[in-house]
Amino acid sequence: NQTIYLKDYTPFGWQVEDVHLTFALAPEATRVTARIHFAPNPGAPKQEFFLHGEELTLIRAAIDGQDITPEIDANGLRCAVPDGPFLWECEVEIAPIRNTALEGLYMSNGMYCTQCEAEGFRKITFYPDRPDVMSVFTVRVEGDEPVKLSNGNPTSSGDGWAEWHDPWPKPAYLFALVAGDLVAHPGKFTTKSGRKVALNIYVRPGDEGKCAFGMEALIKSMKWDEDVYGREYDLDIFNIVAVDDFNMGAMENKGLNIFNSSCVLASQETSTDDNFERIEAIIAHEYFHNWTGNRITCRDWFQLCLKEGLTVFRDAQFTSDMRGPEVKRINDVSDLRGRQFSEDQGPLSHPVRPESFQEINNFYTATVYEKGAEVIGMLKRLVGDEGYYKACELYFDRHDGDAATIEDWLKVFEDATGRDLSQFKRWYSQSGTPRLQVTETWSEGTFTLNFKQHTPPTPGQDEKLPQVLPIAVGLLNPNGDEVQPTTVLEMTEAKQSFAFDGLAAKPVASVLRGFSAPVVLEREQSREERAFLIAHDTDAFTRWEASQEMARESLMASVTTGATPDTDWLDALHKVVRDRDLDPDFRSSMMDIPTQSEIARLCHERGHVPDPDAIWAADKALRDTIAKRWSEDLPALLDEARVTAAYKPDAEQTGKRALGSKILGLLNRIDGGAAAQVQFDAADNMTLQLTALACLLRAGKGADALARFHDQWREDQLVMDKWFGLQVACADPGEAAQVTKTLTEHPAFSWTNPNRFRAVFGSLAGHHAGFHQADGSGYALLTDWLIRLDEKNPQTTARMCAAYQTWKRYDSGRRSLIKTQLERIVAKEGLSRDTSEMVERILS
Ligand code: B3K
Ligand code: ZN
Repeated sequence: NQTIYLKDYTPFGWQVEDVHLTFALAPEATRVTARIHFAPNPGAPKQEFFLHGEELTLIRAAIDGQDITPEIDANGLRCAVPDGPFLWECEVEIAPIRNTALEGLYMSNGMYCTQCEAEGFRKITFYPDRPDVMSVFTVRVEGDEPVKLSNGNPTSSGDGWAEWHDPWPKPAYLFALVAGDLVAHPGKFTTKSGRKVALNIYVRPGDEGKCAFGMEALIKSMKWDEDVYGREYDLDIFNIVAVDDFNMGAMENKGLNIFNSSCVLASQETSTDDNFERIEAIIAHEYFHNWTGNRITCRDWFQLCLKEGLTVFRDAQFTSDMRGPEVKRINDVSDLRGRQFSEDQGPLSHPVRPESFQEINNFYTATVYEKGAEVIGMLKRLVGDEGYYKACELYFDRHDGDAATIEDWLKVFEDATGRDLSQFKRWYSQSGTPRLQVTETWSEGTFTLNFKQHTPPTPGQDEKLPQVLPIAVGLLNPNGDEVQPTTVLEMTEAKQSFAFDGLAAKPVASVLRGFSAPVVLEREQSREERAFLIAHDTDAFTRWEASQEMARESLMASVTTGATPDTDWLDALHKVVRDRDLDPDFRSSMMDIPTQSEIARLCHERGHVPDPDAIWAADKALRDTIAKRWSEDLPALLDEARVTAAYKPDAEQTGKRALGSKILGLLNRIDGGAAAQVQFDAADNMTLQLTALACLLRAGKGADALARFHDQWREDQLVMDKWFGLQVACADPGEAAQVTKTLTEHPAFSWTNPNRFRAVFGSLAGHHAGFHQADGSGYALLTDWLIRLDEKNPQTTARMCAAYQTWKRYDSGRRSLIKTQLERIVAKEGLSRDTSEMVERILS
């Protein structure tokens, strides 16, 4: 496998003036004819003419009308070309029906669709498949399918053909084509300057009833981007298509977004509140890419965070505005710790802007996306809201139409605000999670916070330099009043102190409000102070964090010394949960219990070897204790969380149901499933139905409900994914692998469908104690299937290999079991580039 380096970037030797493509569709033999005008790129060094191309059968190639015989290998094509501009003509044949990798042009349930990011276009025709080569595309689609779509605006159509023209120059990764028997759910939007835009969500016949929510989310996103960033849509039409077989969530192709059906189809009966919120966020995310990604794209794939970090940041802002900032921030931090911190503290750790890769698909990671978004959040905090939007304006003005870099992005901030960002830039190049230690001193009215930062070594980076850390803090008086509202301390040195004078009494500090920097905060703090912050902190995040800290300490004590749960914490938490002046959504978040894998990570951070069974037992003991201790209140709380109005997936109802689900989970531990059965029988929406089913399974009373659920939803693939996943998630640790294995024998298990594969094996990998059973049964089963899937779908296989990224934390028995499995994967003949890069990095 070849490694590609950021430092080797060279521009392509030609410009592509225009691209004309004709597709004569047929499942086994689609003909793709390309007519492309190339002209020498004056800014590029001299080079041989090379076009990417994979799995293409060349029928004919010609330059300026003369047939040629190019030299072709597994990666592409070389040939001699004239010195000046020339016309390239090329006809290839491809077989979409046999494309199981789901990259390039493929088929899903009889419909044609494409996925070209990052490097799928080279499986469609020979082309300079790199993001800095941008061109205007005209596309003709020929076939019997009633609906035929591509990027841009429709120009003309007739019997068996349709033509599209996209006036905006774009890189090939944003190309899309769809053809099939589809129905449109229409909508419309008028932009602020008066452009009338036709909107459509295309789905398979039968799914029309699940489009309304997505359409509303799209319209809200279009409006929000105008209001907040001044960004307007730029075509007459915007199409979304739902596809059942898709490697990831969705794709921002210009004017033709393609979505995994799980990320767009929604209904009260079939989708949970979490699904609704996620769908709203993904629709917004893909739409926002129209400016941050499409109008301004990336020079090369090392700059991926330029579009992804920024667009994640923008969709998080959108969700905050739609649903409230507090709980959104709490959820994002949980997610960051769950996925990004594990990645950044193990063998797969890499900078937000990586410096090398073998397979770019392996770098669509939590680090590039979520840490990338955290970096933008820090930048915004440092320059302030005004500076931030001023810099963004400048970015859009200066770089519209460009394939840009992180340097370009930081420069607009420097130019707009006058700030020097050279040290800040380390966030893009230095990998690993910084540890931030804080101690405090108090003397004669002066309170001082003393910070030390240090980032442990990560692969390829032994020495780390200090980062710029915006640390948001507030101070509370012993009576609970805030004496110092949130202020941002800017730490730039390895060690730095910040003093607050003129205080009448020693305050309690609330540190890292809003999780203002993605660090591990190390702070010795008394339980009294933490309980005080749970009761009084004015910042929702640090208030939640104080409870998380107490939860983590309690669980760690159980795991390492067998201690019983900390009842001081439970009592402090109880007060918040019972406080009806607080939002149900926030009360529900306050009840979050750190996940078992988070406790495993914490054990590792503190030099203990995590014992999955002990962690499982500590988690169970904690939940049982809470249930008993709060038992008298649970029925009333459940009642309070009941929604009587007609179902709406809005923040208010969602918050209530979230609280209700947490309460039901506790009640379930003392009533043996009675309340869950009542809820299951009466449920008129998927949130209530699914939580009740989970409780019944956990109470060992799920057989009947599971069968009823199956009979009710057997025709709905997205709901059946939940049916599959939940059984694994709710299995006892000793049974998780067996339950998984049995499910793979179910007639509805389709391993080539990524959603179904992930539903089953993602749940197994996410079941900490179940996956890490000491007999290695979870490892062996997952590995068998990864080896099998790699032949069909390398991208999804490679992604699932990340289940093993934490392997070095565990005891020697588990380590050697996992190592054996990883070596089995590597030994597989013909292993994909995707999977071999991942496994080799994990093993290193
Ligand atoms: N840009 C796509 C992701 C493509 C992943 C390719 N392996 C979706 C998104 O981030 O919006
Ligand atoms: Zn994105």
